[in-house]
Amino acid sequence: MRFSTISALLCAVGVLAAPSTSQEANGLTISEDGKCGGSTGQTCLNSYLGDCCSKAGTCGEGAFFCGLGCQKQFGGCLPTYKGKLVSQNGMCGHDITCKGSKFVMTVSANSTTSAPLTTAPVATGGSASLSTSSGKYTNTTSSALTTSSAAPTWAFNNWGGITSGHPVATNTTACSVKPTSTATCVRCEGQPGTDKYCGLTINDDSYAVVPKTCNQVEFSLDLTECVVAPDGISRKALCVNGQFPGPLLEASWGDEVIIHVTNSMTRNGTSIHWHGIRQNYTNEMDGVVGLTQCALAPGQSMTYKWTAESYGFSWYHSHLTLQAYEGLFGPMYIHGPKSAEYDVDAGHLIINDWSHIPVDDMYNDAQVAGVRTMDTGLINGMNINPVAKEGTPAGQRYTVPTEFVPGKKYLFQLLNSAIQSTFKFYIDGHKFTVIAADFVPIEPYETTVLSINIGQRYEIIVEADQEVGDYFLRFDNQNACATTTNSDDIRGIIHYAGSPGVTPNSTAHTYPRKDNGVGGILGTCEDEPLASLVPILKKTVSSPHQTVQHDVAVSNSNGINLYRWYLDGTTFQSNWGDATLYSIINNDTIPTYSGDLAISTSLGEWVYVIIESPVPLGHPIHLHGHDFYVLAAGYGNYGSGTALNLDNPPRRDVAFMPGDGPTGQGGHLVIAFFTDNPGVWLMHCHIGWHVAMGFALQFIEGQEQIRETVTDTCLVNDVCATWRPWAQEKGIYVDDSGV
Ligand SMILES: [Cu+2]
Repeated sequence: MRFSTISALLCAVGVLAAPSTSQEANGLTISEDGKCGGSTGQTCLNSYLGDCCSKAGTCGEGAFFCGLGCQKQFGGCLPTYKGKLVSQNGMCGHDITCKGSKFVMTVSANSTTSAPLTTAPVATGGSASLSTSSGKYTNTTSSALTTSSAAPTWAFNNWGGITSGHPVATNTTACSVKPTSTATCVRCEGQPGTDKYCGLTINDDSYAVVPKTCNQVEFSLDLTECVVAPDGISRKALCVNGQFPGPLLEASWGDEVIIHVTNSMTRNGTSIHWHGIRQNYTNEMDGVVGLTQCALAPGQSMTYKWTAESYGFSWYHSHLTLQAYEGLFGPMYIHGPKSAEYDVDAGHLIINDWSHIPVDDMYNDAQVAGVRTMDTGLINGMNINPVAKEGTPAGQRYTVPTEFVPGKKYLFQLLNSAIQSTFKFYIDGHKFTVIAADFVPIEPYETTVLSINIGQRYEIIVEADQEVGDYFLRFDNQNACATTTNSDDIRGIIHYAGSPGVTPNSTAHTYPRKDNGVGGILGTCEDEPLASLVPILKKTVSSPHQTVQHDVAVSNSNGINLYRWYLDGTTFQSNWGDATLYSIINNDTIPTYSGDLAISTSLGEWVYVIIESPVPLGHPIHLHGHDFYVLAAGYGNYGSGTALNLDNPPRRDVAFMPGDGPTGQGGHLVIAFFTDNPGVWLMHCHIGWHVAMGFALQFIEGQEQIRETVTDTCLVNDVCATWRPWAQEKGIYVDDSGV
């Protein structure tokens, strides 16, 4: 495949489970005719959502084909089905293959002359490797992972060039829980005032001081498999407290936030990450599987506890594979000062792209063939059905519950929680004022159309200054970087008080939109102009102590013919059963399976990170543990002539590395952060497919100090200790980056 097709390259993730020899496992019936799925509704074992198999009755064909995880469970479904054997027990892959698998087309000529998979991957806690020459799995060891108290050799030989085993960390140090203070918390003690924020304002440095509210807010989140129909078409999904998106978590600047997360899913490990929360000295609460915790096993609960040192709007989401994009996410709002006045908080507007089959089921094709076209976009989990047919429910547009009253000003919080899509937001006929970018209040600026990339948030104030009427608000998908069938019909509705209250016929704003020359609108994937994003709290950036440069590449020349993203030649790999923080706590070592994608930094230093790529595709880059400074971004390579803005540059936690498919331009992004937060912090592209395909790295910040910052090392150990035997029993195998 040539680079010209890469702009559409997408990927996903699979969870691979070892086949069982039983026809009954996990309460699911296995097909007897080699056709997983089918009219009797038999399902695969341990598939991502429980029934990844084709409704047409074959593994991997039709509109509801399997995810790759399932297919691999069934043995890779090699191209030997014609005239060859199909499994008697429905579990193709031991020594026979299933019919007509999609995977047939993807494993390449490497496998056509070889016998199919001979041994199931990781059946008993041994390791499995995908041979880079044959494209097939073989077991390499059978050393059993018995219990978490043993010292297992749990070698994860994932694809991506990892060839040797990695000894899993074991407990060599007794775990400990820091005693909690018994002193009574005195509200606003030693602080300049006694108001809601103890006299602290938008001009105070929230990285250095937070209101001592003595307030705790507590939530419980229950993660489940579910069926949702956000646009009238039902499909399997993952839900938080039975909702999609999950419930709003609200706190105020300075509060202690306590969230009890329960994994009630049956086949998935999980975690919850609190996007943008700095987790200052609370690294173990960052919720990144393989970095700050092991996967939380089904049936287990874990309590996250952190202080809301930042304020503004954000979201929480699973940080294990593609779960966030199946529905494991929700909004999070930390109240704090604003940089402009408003009358009414009109609530949030969450935009995400949406497909009528689970993204996990799109994994196979996305990974090998590029372009995925999503079906639509949802605003706060709602939209009308773009492919409504007779008898098909049509869904519903989101309507802002607050009616506009002329002369009043309305605050909105915006979030892009898409897997692949970049949007432009606007309200027909209206302009608005932007007052915050991510968790950073900015000098207010006015615009009519706002670019919002994945993971980014903006707070805006809209004045009701138009004729009383009904107006669309819109998130136009920018097809230049990722396509959506319904790209121009992702709309919500605003009614003015006294308006007819009907479906609007308002006119869309016009803005420059590239087309493809044959009538197709491509638009532009970009960030807001950097010059517009001026933080209220001014900070300057010093010369770097350390510069990290990463050339980003994508390749399928890895013997498996599946695309992976590479940073300087290495694709990222985490291990759900051996988190980096666990290794540091117990062995003071950093796992080596990430190759050179674990970068150590000392404390008290400025680190510059340069990310550049010739591939004409943009990437929203997110860093955990910090708001970073955006020093430069542009098309083409970074060079000595690239001007760096060190004087109060934009500060946020997601920034877009430009890239443009239509014009074939790659780009660069230069960010900086100050190492003041000991911990293990992920930096990654927030395109779901890309991070799953290895576009990630971890910073090990102040390694010597990390252990002493962890309040409860027993918690870290316990989560790993419960995950390992569960994963062993189920034969869970990570076949992508894991994050
Ligand atoms: Cu990317």
